[in-house]
Amino acid sequence: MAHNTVDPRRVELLLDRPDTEGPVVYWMSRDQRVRHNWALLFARFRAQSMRQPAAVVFTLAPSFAGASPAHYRFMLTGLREVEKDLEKLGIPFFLLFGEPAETLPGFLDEIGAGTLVTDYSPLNISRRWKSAVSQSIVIRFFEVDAHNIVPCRTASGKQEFAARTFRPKITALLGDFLTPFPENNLRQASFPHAPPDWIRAFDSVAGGSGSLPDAWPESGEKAAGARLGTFLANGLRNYADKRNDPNAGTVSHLSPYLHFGQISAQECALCALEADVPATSRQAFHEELIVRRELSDNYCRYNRHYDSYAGIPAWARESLEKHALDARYHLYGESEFAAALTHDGLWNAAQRELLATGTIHGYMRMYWAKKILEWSASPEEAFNTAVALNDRYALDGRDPNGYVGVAWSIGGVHDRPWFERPVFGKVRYMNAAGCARKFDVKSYIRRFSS
Ligand code: FO1
Repeated sequence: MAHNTVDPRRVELLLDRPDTEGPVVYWMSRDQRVRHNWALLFARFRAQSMRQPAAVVFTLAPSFAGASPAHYRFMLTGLREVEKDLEKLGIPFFLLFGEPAETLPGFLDEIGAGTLVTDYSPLNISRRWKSAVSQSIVIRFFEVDAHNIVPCRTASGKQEFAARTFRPKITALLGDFLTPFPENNLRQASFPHAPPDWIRAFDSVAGGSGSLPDAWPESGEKAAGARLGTFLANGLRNYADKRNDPNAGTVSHLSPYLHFGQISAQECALCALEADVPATSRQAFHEELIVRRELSDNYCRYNRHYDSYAGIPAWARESLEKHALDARYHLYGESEFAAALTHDGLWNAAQRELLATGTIHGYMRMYWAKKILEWSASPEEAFNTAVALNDRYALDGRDPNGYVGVAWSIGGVHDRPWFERPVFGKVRYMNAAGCARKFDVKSYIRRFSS
C-alpha cells in the first residue's frame, strides 16, 4: 500500500455526492485518537490532495447506552488530549452538543465542508446517527473502519458461528492489513475557530470535571500508550498460561482504551510482534485482540439483536426455554446483583471488582454472567440484567465485546451445545469449583472483599 493512501476495502461510501470544495471534516466517534487512526488519515490524505484543510468534530450525546457521568469524564478527558494533539497539526477540533442529526448538518454548512468522513461502528446507535445525518447533508460521506485490523466488512460478509470459522478468514487477510501506519505529521495552516466549551461539556454529562474513581486507569492516548508499554514489558510474557488467573496480573487492561478508541488495536498487535516473548504468549494475545474482538464486531454488524436475548442462536433459546421452569435455588433482581448482595462470595467479589475498577477479569466475567443466568427468574431477564450492569458499570461497556461476552455466557453465541442440565439447558455451565481449579479463589475474594 502506498504511503499516503488508505486501503479502499477499509472505506465505505455512505452517501455518493459530487466532489465539492471545502474542508474535509472527520466526525470522530468510536476512534478517539490522533495517532494510528485510519479515519483521520483518510480525511487528511483527501484534504491534502484537494488542497483543503481538515477538521475534526465530535457530537456529544446526552445519554449514551447507560453511560455514567464517570464514563463521560473519562471520555471527555481523552478528547481534550485529542484537541491539543490536533492543535499541533493545525487541525481544529469542534465539539457539538445534542443529537448529531440536529447539530451536524448546520455545522457542516457553517464551515462550508466539502466532505464528511466518520469512523466505523456496528452498533445500532451509530447506524441510526449516520443514516439520520445522511438524510440532511449533500456532500460526500465516507465511513472508514479505524477500529478493526481487518475491516469488518472485508473479514466476512455474514454472521460467523464461532471463532473456529472466523479465524481462518482473519488470518488469511492479516498480511494485507497488519501493516505499519503511514505517518502524516504535516502541519496544515489552521483556520480560525472557537475552542470547544469543555466546561459546558463536563457540567452537562460528566457531573463536573471531578476526578475519576481512583482504581480507574488514567484516560487519554498518552496513558493508553504507556499502558501498552507496561503490558508488553511485564504482562505479555505470561499471557498464555496465566490468562485465566485473575490474580496473576497478566491482563492487558487495554480494553477501556480500545473501547474509547484511545489506542489502536493494530498498533497493539504490531508492537506485540516486536516484543521479545514466547510465540505462545503473542498468539494468545493476538487471539483476544484480533480474532475475538473482530468476531464481536462481526456479530454486532450482522445481528441487529446483538444486545438482546432475541439474538441468541435457536439451539440455545430452545434449550433455555425448555428449562425455564426449572427450580431456581436463588433468585435475585438487578438491584441485588448491582449491590453484590448474593449468597455467593465469589460472585460478589466479581461484582465488587466491576464497581471498583470498572472491569472484571475475563475469566471471572464469564462466571459472573453465567451465575446471573442461574439466579434470575428467566433467561431473558438474566440477559437484560447482565447487559444493563455491564453497560452501567464497566468502563469498557457499551461495546461489541461486552454484548458478545454476555451473549456467549448466557446465550451460547459462538459456543456449542454442552450436555444438558437444569436451568442452563445445553448452554455451557460454570461453577466455583471450576474457578478454584484455575486460580486461588480465596485471594481473589480477599482482594475485592469490601
Ligand atoms: N460517541 C459519540 O460519538 N458521542 C458520544 O456522546 C459518546 C458517548 C459515549 C459514552 C460512553 C461510551 O462508552 C461511549 C461513548 N461514545 C460516544 C463512543 C462510543 O464508543 C462509540 O461512538 C459507539 O460505541 C459506537 O461504537
